[in-house]
Amino acid sequence: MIGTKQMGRWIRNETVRWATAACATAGVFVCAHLALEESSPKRDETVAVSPPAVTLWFSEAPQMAGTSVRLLPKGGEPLDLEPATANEDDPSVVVLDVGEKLADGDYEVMWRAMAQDGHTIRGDFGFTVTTDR
Ligand SMILES: [Cu+2]
Repeated sequence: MIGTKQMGRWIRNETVRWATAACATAGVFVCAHLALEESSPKRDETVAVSPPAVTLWFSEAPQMAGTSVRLLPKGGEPLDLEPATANEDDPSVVVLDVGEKLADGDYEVMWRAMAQDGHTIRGDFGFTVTTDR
C-alpha cells in the first residue's frame, strides 16, 4: 500500500523528471522557461548610431556564472570588452557595454545563458552599423 504522503512525493518527483526530460529532449536551444525575448539592437537591424551597449531581455533571470555575450565584427575576432552584466533592477536583462564606437559594418552577437536549473541555451544574431549617410 502506498500512503498519500508517499504518493504526493512520487507525483512531485515524476513532475520534476518529466520537466527535465522535456527540456533535455528539446535540446540546448529550447528551454521551456528561459528564452531570449528581445534584444537591442534587434536581429538584422541596421542602426545609424553606434550602439553604446548590446542588451538582451530574457524570460527569466539567467545565472550570470554561465552567461556570456560576445560581440564580433562579421568574420572577425570578438571585441575585447568587459563581461556582460545583469541589470541591477531587473536581472533578466543582460547588458554588454560596448564602450567604443563601432566602425560601420556587420556585427554578430553570440550569446549563451544558463537557466536557474542549469540548462544552457545559446544563440546568435546580427546587426549592421551604418553611420555615413
Ligand atoms: Cu531548463
